[in-house]
Amino acid sequence: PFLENVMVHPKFMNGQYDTTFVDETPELFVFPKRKDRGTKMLTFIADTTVNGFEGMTPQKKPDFETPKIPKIDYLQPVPDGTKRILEEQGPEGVVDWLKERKEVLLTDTTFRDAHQSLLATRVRTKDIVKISESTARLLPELFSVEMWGGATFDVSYRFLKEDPWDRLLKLRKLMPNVLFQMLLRASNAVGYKNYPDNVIKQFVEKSASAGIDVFRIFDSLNWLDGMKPAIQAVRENNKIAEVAICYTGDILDASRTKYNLQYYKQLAKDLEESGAHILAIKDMAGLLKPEAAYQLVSELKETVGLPLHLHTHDTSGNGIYTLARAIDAGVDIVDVACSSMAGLTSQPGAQSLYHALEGKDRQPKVNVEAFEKLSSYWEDVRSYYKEFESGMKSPHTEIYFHEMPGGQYSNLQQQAKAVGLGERWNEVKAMFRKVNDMFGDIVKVTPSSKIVGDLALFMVQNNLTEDDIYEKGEAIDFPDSVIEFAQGYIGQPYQGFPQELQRIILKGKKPISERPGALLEPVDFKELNQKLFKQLDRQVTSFDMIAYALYPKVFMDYHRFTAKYGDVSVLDTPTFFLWHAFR
Ligand code: 3PY
Ligand code: ZN
Repeated sequence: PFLENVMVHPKFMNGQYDTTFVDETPELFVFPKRKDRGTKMLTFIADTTVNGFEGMTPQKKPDFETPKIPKIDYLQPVPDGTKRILEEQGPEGVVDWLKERKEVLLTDTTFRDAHQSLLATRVRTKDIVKISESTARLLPELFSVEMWGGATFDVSYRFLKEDPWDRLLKLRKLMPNVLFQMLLRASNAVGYKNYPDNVIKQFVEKSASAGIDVFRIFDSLNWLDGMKPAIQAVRENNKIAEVAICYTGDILDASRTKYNLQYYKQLAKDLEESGAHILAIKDMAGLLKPEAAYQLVSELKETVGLPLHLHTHDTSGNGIYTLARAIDAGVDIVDVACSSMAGLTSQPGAQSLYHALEGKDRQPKVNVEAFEKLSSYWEDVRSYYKEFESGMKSPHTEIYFHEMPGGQYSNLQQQAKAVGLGERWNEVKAMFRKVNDMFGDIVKVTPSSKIVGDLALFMVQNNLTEDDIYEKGEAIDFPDSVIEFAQGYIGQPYQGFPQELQRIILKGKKPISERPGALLEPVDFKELNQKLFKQLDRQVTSFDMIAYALYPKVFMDYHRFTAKYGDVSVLDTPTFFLWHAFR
């Protein structure tokens, strides 16, 4: 760097120097900061080769098939899709358009819930970006592509060491024609706790401006008050508020009276009144049996005037049948995934549904061959991530017993392994149900499902039974998430908390009954900007600020990682995980 400075210095170049030159020109010693991209990345590869990537053992290089991009004419303009309807006619225009469709419409979840549910959310932006343009060109008839939100946001920073906003911006460019859909945990945004109202507002505004069109909003306890600020924010941004009823229990089981048809109908009415454009039935664990789907959809169609969108998981193996019965009852849109990323804890497969509806007038109007081509790409990509597979090989009807969400199954299993409970996974699942019942039978979906999972793991790890909790609870330090739940910090469960358990957990702390977001101090984004500017030593974007507001530690760890290793999102996936490291 010194020589580089000298060679452009006017005094030196004009020969006006003597022995004092160096002393008189301190600017020669001001060196530009080196980015050292190559060195940083080599450091990453070296570290990963020796140590493996977080949570993964280094192993021999397997023979991967190179994932193939479909051969189509990429020079043609991208065909029009649903995005244009939103742009030209707004959310109401989309709703009217939906009501005129005879065929059932599809949302493809391959880019989000499918890999969240099968591969612990580990699919990297690079592998999604590669297939995104083909998807937009081959499937312009989709209602939407679910490609963001849920767990993808924090897993990006935490494990993949990449920026989730970057994924959204890149995909938007390559897929200008179809609606982009995200999963928004209402007042929990894409996190695991309630945030101040202004954080939710900012998050929605920035996600909308970066490219999200349809926000599927749900509250993990089906608590209406918890959903209102998010619904309002989405409407203010002229985007589609698809508001969800989370389905739990079994409406066909007369002995389970808490979540019956009447409960769901009332909630649907309330959501319509609160400004939903579309009503989603979010069957996050795959508990909605085919006949229940028929009854629920029929009744909701009678109850509200909104288009209905069904989301389910295929864990029990009954997914296609459930979708088919919902379609018989008039559901407008259903979620599916590309077959090679479908089934089991993921969504039912797109091609299977298409063929199952052969001869029916509601068969989706999509090119089934296109799904085949995309599936072939995903089949090869999936093998990169095999360490994150849950090991589930066949349908599990035990889901009707433990009720664990599909998106949680592979994740909780990873958590159990991490604390040495891999061998006791069956016990953890049984405890999951036990904890649900102790909590009074609650809706279980992030973050309430995580709280149930945390307590279940805690009890198995410490060999605690339900009786132990009631008998020795005063002396037990419960996990933080469980205490916060009992305090009311993620909202109010339907019919309240069981009082005795709440007292044992809180040990004198006072619970709240108001909306947590209204009590929390708003984040001062100006102040945060300055703070981050100092800490990051670079320009701070509004995306950085929101990420920091949601999870300061995760974001700063990510920042430190990239400062040390550079932008590792550019590495191909086998190199990133370094499967080819030697044992
Ligand atoms: C999430 O919140 O991430 C979910 O997928 C819930 O089903
Ligand atoms: Zn799901």
